[in-house]
Amino acid sequence: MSRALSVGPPKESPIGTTLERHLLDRQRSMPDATGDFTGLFQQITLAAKIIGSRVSKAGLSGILGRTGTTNVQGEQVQKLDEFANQTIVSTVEAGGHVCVMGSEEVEEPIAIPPQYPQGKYVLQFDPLDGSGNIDINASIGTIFSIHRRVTPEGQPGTLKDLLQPGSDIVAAGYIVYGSSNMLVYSTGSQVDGFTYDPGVGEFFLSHPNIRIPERGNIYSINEGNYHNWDERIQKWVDWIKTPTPEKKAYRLRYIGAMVADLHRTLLRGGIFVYPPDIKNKKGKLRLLYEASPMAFVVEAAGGVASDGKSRILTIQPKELHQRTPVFMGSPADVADALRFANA
Ligand code: AHM
Ligand code: MG
Repeated sequence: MSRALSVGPPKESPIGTTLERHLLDRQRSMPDATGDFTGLFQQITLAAKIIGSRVSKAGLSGILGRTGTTNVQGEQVQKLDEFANQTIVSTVEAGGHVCVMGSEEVEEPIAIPPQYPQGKYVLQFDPLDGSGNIDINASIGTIFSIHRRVTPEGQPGTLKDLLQPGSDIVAAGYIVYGSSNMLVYSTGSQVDGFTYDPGVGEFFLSHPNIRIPERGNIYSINEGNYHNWDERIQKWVDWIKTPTPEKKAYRLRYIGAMVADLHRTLLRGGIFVYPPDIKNKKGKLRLLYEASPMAFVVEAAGGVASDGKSRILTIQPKELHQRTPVFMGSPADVADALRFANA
């Protein structure tokens, strides 16, 4: 005789929350949602999985493509950042959700081919940030932001759609390819982190509602540039690494990939800074592809993101590849740095 199975919803899901489930729950909570945002996000996630898979074989493809130009299948061995760029473009362009894209790797706006529908969103990204870390197996990442288009629907998007301030971002996030791969994103109200399970091929919610600590004990800056900085930045660094009666010396951590350095800053607290210097008078990092999306995430986690004077999210971009100084992290640590920077 067979025993009846107990029915009804399980009290707690035995599989955890997948990113897909998280996105669908969000969509259902918004009565006017059309599914466009969810669709676009699913394409970004697919691109992240493909890039993550290729990144994890980066050393191998170098060995397999001994000549540096072809691999064993006779295919061209591409630079990984070029591959990442093309992966995002080709997973997103046919989806009908975006009308134009912008990439750190591409000088001009990326149009949606005319055979595909022109969607209502605008996608901007740095396909592989910190790509200098590829050859040494250190962390790298992808950064993205999504805006609503500001030009009339149905038409191809234009530069105007791309030159929007961070305060108008609908969602932004990053994928860090590290000891495990993680996708972290926000739509403004909170920040959630998902860890990739390569056996399943899915991201699972592992870090719900990330909140940055009010103060940390780590500073992150390329101190090799010390002699190229304004003396106010030098004074701040001298202060932060020196113990005083009020504080211990801060520890220095610098991975050299903004995604990885800010991911640590979000989870542990502290500050990440890329100031102007003699070589990079306006800073090094790009406003649209790096600073704005990361500022959106940092602020949604309770942190502060400044260019030294104002909130990064309020900067009105004037050109696609505009650069900006960056001071981001725990509120108390950024306040200290800005006090020195503006003395
Ligand atoms: P990339 O987008 O060309 O990889 O450059 C951006 C990277 C950031 O991830 C990182 O914070 C910074 O450049 C490191 O620069 P530096 O080597 O000057 O410290
Ligand atoms: Mg970059």
